[in-house]
Amino acid sequence: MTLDELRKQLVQIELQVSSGVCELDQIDCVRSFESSVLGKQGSIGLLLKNIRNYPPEQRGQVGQIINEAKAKAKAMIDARLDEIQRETLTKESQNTSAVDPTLPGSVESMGSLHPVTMVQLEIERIFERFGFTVEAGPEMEAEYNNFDALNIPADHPARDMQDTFWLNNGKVLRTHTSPVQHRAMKKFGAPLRIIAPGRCFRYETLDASHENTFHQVEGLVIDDEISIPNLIAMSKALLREVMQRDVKLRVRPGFFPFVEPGLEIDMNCQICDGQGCATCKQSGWIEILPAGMVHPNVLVAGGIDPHRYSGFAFGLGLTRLAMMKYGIRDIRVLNSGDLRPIVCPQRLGGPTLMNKTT
Ligand code: FA5
Repeated sequence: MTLDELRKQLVQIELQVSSGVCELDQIDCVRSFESSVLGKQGSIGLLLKNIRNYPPEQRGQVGQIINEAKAKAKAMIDARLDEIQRETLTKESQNTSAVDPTLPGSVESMGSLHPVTMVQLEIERIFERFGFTVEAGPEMEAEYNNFDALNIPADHPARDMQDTFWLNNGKVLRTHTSPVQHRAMKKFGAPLRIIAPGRCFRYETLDASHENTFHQVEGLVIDDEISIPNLIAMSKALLREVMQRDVKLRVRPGFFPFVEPGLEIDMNCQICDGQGCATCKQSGWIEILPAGMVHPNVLVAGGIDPHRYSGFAFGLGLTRLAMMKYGIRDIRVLNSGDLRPIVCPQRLGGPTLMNKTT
């Protein structure tokens, strides 16, 4: 075929495309029409295949002519596809039962923050309102910060209270968030108001309320004339705000080498309303907020004069508080990937856990 004949044939094909495509009103039909023109065996496709039959010096020009025609045909076909899609959407929007493409996506399929994270963020907001700063410390901690700086020297029996993961580099996976007390004293001096939420690790036997990986929130206030009543008042206010109702608390003496005196503040078990269950080990109470007045040795280790300042500290069991808030009876589900509902059906009133219903 000469170049002139080729040009004439391409004009014919363009005419056929422009009239043919307008008669089609289904996407599928346009697609098969497209392949009858542009596909390998289509009218333009075959012309492209035949380029090799032209003398080498003509092939460039032939290719250019055919590709121009191909681009025009493609543009006409695409324009028709667009038209059909728009017409379909218009028809669907006139039909009330059709999908409304402007509506937001389904909320069902969205995830949520982890329950512990939700409570942590809530606690941070509460304390920030009271003028606390939120501090962080490393999960892999120096032995000194985890123990010695907190008045627990190497030979002190209190080291046995926290079964520790020791690392080959001599450090430990922190057993509590209390080392952040020491870090904060060194960093800011006195007066001081911080909380430090974070993950802790203990070589524990697991049960409904003990995990080897769990969260605490450390709190530390150092100022003039800080006292135990301040600590108890703050604890009550905090737990009331997080639980969104008054909860029964029990205060008893507790021993921690880094406080003197030391307290255990327990919360009425929200799973069984204090009747006794596996979560509270049949006691009706959950250990949630050990606390006390900062020991003078800890102030000295942190570079603070114990004759000038006093302070209180607490170590809130954040994971257990999340369990109480959301009625989760077994701590182990919180570190598992099991997404089935985990909320206790008998739990007391209060907030529900996002899309997890019973
Ligand atoms: C401590 O860890 C102290 N550092 C707390 C403290 C800070 C006392 C400041 C005084 C002053 P204890 O080992 O009791 O204390 O842990 C504190 C809380 O963390 C417990 O009441 C409990 O709610 C939670 N907790 C402890 N061990 C686990 C565990 N294995 N799994 C889940 N939660 C735990």
